[in-house]
Amino acid sequence: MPAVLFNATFFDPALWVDALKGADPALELRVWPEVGNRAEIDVVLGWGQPRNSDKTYPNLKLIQALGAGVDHIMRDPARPPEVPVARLIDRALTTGMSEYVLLAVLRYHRQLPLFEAAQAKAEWLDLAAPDTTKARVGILGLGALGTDAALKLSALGFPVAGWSRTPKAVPGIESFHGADGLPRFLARTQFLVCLLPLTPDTRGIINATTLSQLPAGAYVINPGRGGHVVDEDLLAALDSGHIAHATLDVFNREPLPAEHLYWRHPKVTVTPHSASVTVPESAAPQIVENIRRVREGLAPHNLVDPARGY
Ligand code: NDP
Ligand code: OXD
Repeated sequence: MPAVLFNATFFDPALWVDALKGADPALELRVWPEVGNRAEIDVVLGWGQPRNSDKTYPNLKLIQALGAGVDHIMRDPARPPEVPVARLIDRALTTGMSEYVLLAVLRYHRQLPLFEAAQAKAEWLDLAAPDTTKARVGILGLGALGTDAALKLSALGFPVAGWSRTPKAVPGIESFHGADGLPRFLARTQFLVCLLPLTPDTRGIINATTLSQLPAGAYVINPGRGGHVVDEDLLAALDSGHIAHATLDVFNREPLPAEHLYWRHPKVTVTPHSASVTVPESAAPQIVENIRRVREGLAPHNLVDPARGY
């Protein structure tokens, strides 16, 4: 009997078992390390699964990521290359991410860090009203998450641009693309949001050069992946004052080590990779649908292109 293996170290299996069984009560679901007969495993539901593990199931038909990003799966050198990898595009995940991005942009736009610092000194701070029509937001990555955040910011009146690999036609959103478009995109961006996937092409994209191409006093918001940021370069740009403040959700090492400078930096807000976390009940129906599809010989939805890495 074919079986699905839940192998996601990041998530509580009990919540997922309930949600998946709710979506398909007949599902034969096993939770790692209780694998049983390896030949019966045809789908792995993965997130941070141990390296080399996926190659040990001889009848594997699908590696289904339990999140939007698949960098951890794609960089496993022992991932069986013939097995398709699918990711999630999910309403709750998208809504959560847009909330995070809006929260960070609005916090900076409405100068909350300054008011918080003033409150600590019982100081009545009188600041000029910010002009939303001049607060230019730039989103690196105009995919499922970047597009939703862009449209919501645009609906609030922010001038929004996106940067992607290929040109986009999203109503009201200025599109920049490719290496040539990046410096122009950065030069017009006061609030930089990174929602790129982590691939060999995007690793270290927030570095001394790109940061210097942002206008002085720009803000950096990174809920993409820690590997997008060259930490020493961001810290130097914060310390020089070129970058006013950064909100970081993801890090080169997670959990962020207690001794890392980000924790105590006065110009950094740290959140613990929690910008948007998959809600099992929301994602379970599409996962069950993908399991059905691969068992019927169909391609799964939201397939990852191994050549692009996302
Ligand atoms: P998508 O695949 O839908 O979108 C990716 C976007 O990035 C696309 O617009 C793509 O361009 C662009 N892109 C990829 N490579 C390049 C490149 N080399 N140059 C320029 N643009 C590029 O991804 P999602 O929007 O669903 O997710 C984005 C990322 O968000 C995830 O990979 C994950 O890392 C992160 N994430 C973080 C979470 C958190 O809690 N912190 C939660 C969920 C996701 P094109 O469309 O032209 O191909
Ligand atoms: C994701 C994440 O990629 O939670 O979904 O980071």
